[in-house]
Amino acid sequence: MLVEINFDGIVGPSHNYAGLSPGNLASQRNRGATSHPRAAALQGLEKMRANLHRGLAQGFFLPQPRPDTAWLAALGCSAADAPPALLAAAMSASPMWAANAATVSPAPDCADGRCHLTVANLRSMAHRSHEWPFTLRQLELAFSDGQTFAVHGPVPPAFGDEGAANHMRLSAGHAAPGVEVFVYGCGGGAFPARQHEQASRAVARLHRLDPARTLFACQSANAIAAGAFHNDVVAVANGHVLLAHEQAFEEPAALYAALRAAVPEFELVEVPAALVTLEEAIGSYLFNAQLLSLPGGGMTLLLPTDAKEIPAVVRWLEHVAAGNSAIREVDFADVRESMANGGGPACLRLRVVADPATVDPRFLATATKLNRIAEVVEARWPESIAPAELADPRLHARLRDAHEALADALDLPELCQA
Ligand code: SUG
Repeated sequence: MLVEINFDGIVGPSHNYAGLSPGNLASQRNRGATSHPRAAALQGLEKMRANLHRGLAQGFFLPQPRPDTAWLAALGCSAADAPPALLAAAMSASPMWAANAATVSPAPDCADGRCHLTVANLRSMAHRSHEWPFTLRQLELAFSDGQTFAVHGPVPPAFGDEGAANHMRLSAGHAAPGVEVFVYGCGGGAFPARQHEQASRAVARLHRLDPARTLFACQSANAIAAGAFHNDVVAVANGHVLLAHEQAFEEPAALYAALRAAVPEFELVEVPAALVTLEEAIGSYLFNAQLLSLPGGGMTLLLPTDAKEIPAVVRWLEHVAAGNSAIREVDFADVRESMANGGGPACLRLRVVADPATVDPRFLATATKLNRIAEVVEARWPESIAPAELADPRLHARLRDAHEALADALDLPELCQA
């Protein structure tokens, strides 16, 4: 039975606000603030728990060992003598944003009938460019059944790839063949366009997608310039529904027409700029929501609690819940620590359509396992990290310890640092 499994990145113990992502307004605004890794990880676990309660399949990925000493060694330094900018990049907990881990094409879309995953190279930001080797190790473990899955290495770094954050799939239902939409950046004014068209096209070829059911769309340069560093900050798709801001795409009419032609059930829920401006959309993360098909039918839009703070967004949410779209209810998750670095509910998860029985069960969540993870977090994750502490060797030792304790608790010795 193919179902959607949301794999959330567990927030790592080194979660901090180093301001490493130009073009990501929250990351820049909070540069130098004190972070709260323990609260951040517990918030993420709570979101997973709520999705389990909704009757949805839930998985997780482990945080990565930090500081990334192998990466620092390749740069000719160590955690003890690295220049501050390199050390901050080596300390980042950015793998929590699992939407950037990989692009996933479910089996019904791929010519060989396997589910394909390509790990993202994340080459546009130094602090994310060294995530992929460890991510690849996890993907190869979690999806090791070669009859069912094909896991690919990253596309060459000449072309930036940011994974599922710039990829959408529309279909009559998760298990039905879908139309895959790859959104790439053409320009973004002062800010980088992080997804390269050639990376998207390479992933589509590697996944053996049917060209007639694969669309490529340019993200609007205005959206990137306004702070939508990934497409999932201005659009989200689930099943037959696309929820998008009016200014998300460079040529929206052509994209919508192609989707109407390819997916008979296609439903567009477009938010006009006259009701919610791009700035309000990006400030609230209205679109960085999880749009979830509920087991009993209908969809829930799971938003960050921060969205309640913007009146235009609250008005629009009242309007959609009262209307007759497939979005039947709106709910909220408190992921404030992640939001302060520009990561909402949708950034924290990677969607994989698969039969849970084909996934390594060590990566699948149950209520008991989430409690076990919470115990490790409570006992080992630092309560707070101030920027000045990033170079403290005692913090480095504590992070190693925390990582090992979690890998132990989840019976994943393969993911221990040594
Ligand atoms: O790549 N933030 C991440 C946020 C990623 C959000 N993901 C999606 N939209 N899918 C990024 O910009 C901030 C790190 C710092 O500043 O310390 C950061 O990497």
